[in-house]
Amino acid sequence: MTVNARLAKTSPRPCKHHGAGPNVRAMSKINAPRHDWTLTEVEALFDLPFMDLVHRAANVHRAWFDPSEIQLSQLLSVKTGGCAENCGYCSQSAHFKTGLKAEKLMDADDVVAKARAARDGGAQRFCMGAAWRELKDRDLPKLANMIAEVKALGMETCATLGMLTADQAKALKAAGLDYYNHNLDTGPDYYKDVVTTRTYQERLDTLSHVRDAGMSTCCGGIVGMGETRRDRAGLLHQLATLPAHPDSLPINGLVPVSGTPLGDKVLAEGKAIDSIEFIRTIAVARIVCPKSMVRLSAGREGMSRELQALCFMAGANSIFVGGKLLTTPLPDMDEDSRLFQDLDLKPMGSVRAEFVAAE
Ligand code: SAM
Ligand code: DTB
Ligand code: SF4
Repeated sequence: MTVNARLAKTSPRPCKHHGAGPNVRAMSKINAPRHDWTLTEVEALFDLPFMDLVHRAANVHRAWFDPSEIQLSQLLSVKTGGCAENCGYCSQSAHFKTGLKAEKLMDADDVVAKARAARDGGAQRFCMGAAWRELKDRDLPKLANMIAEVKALGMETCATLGMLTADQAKALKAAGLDYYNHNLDTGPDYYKDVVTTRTYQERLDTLSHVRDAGMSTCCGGIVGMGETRRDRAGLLHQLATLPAHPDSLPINGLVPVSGTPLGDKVLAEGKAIDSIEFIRTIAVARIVCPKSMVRLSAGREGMSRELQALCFMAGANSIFVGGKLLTTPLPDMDEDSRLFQDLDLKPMGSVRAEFVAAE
């Protein structure tokens, strides 16, 4: 049985309260998107009593989404390792000895075969990741072809290829790219402790090119890198005050990779982020960016079922599935399937049947 069939089989009865689209009655002023959040306000959300924070986030979630629906995306590393950047968490940076073998850009046919399998397994969106500091014009035609072919499978397309120029963003959009992932990673004050080969402003510039080209943005960050609560609030404050809130907002729990400076620190100190603080981060993300798809992204592999359930309760409504992120593992499909069944969750939308039937 495919993942889709397995997960769909676990679907609960249709939700009485959220049959078609957002719950308009609940869309009070308090739940409306705002772009004028102050850092102090975001910090105050983090400081709310836990039960009040999660309750408020769950209300915002229900105002805009069916809380029983979770979006499923699948990732593929189309160009692995050997990256020129020094992001202190990353297995793929050429600056660190992580034991990862660098590979060339994959051929489009191989990528499309993986995308088809992901679609048939239930993923709605296919995200292609490359370990590049920035996209080079010489690679653009191959990527454009890859994106167009994945799009033709009826999937939403997403890519994360490093920094883009305005013209490159337009070319990717023209090829059929729906989403571009480019993370701010952390708050502006902690950023210098994470990466020094690319500035915060350069990240904001790429996001601006993506928006101007008419693509949807996927932008979030990582928690558990040794940052403070103020840094986490700083990241969410940046995201909430962008000209447009990210359409997808990934919250990654650091996957500590041996050989990376930040991974090694966490491994040596045994100090992963506190799970209650992780849930708080999801809840605040949901409140400050009410209409974004908040993705419980990297780090799910090490999380208990209960922790994941609380993240969904606090407003996360998107995950990566398929057993692997880019270079690190995810829970296997059977585990996710059982989780969906036990939590009465169902996959959001699904790839249109005619695409599958036509093949
Ligand atoms: N090279 C491109 C870039 O950095 O924009 C795209 C790929 S990069 C791997 C995508 C994102 O994955 C990073 O911005 C970071 O937020 C996240 N990431 C990478 N390694 C991670 C790790 N060990 N744990 C958690 N998140 C990670
Ligand atoms: C994002 O924010 N998380 C995904 C996706 N965007 C590209 C990547 C997570 C990578 C985790 C580490 C790895 O597997 O290499
Ligand atoms: Fe390169 Fe992206 Fe990893 Fe940074 S996060 S080292 S840019 S692959």
